[in-house]
Amino acid sequence: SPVAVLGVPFALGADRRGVDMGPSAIRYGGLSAALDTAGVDYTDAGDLSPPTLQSQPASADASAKYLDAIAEMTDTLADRVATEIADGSVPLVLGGDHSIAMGTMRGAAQASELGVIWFDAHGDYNTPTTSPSGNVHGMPLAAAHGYGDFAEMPWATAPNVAEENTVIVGARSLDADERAVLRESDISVFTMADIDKQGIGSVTDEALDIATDGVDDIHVSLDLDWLDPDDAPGVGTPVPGGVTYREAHTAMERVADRDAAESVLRSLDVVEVNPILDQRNTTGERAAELAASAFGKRIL
Ligand code: DIR
Ligand code: MN
Ligand code: MN
Ligand code: MN
Repeated sequence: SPVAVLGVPFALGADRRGVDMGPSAIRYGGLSAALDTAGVDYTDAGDLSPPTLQSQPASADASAKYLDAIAEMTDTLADRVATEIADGSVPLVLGGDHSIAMGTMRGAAQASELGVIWFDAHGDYNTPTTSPSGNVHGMPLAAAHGYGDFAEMPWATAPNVAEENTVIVGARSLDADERAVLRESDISVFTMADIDKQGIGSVTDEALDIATDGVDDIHVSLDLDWLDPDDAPGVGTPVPGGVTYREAHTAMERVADRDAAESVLRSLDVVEVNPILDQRNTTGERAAELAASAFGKRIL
């Protein structure tokens, strides 16, 4: 299927300004050239115009900052993603902070059941009640499942997404309550320790097995802070001890292999690239290359 590139220059889910320039950084990082090399049929649909910091009053709710603006962004993005998928495209959504995944998943899950693979240093399973930061970019996976406070926020929830088909890969920073909730849930969590023991190729294949078990397709969410900060310094919440650039490529190549065999990739988002915190757009370039790998780019 053709790929539809869609930028979401949105920063209100995170504490660090600058992540709204992520779509530009990924495009300047060589996205179109990488997709061309991969032989991917794509169109760049440009950027949405989500709410910005300048247009927002200071958020009154410290437990989930800028939630109204995030609801507006989620609505717009979900509609757009659902339309692209209905037209036969696979959306490649460029963030923006990770709260945008609420919109991608809500849109991608409209048609039928959806597995989810979440490549991230974090679990993103906080709720307004459990979050120590109040930053909604630490909550999108809980939101998609309608977990906790999100049960009362249908706009945030993705239909057709089950815990049994949700997999977090590479976690190494979980908040205390978030960790307890994930342990109780049916979500599969592969930590960095699992990757150390088992290897990234095997972990990713297993994640793909779980995510696709009994469902049609998957959404893949790639938070650039999944990578080690040495390889991807331009992120708002770096955590030492992440995967290398090579390991990240291996994971994306396994996704592409499975997609080539079974046509499972319904949508992909690439998030948290912050050029203000980056070193000469290294992280933007990594993001572009990794996205192309997920869509089948090969060295030879
Ligand atoms: C942290 C950071 N767990 C929070 N989360 C991030 O604020 O909820 N997710 N950065 O990617
Ligand atoms: Mn994240
Ligand atoms: Mn993260
Ligand atoms: Mn399919």
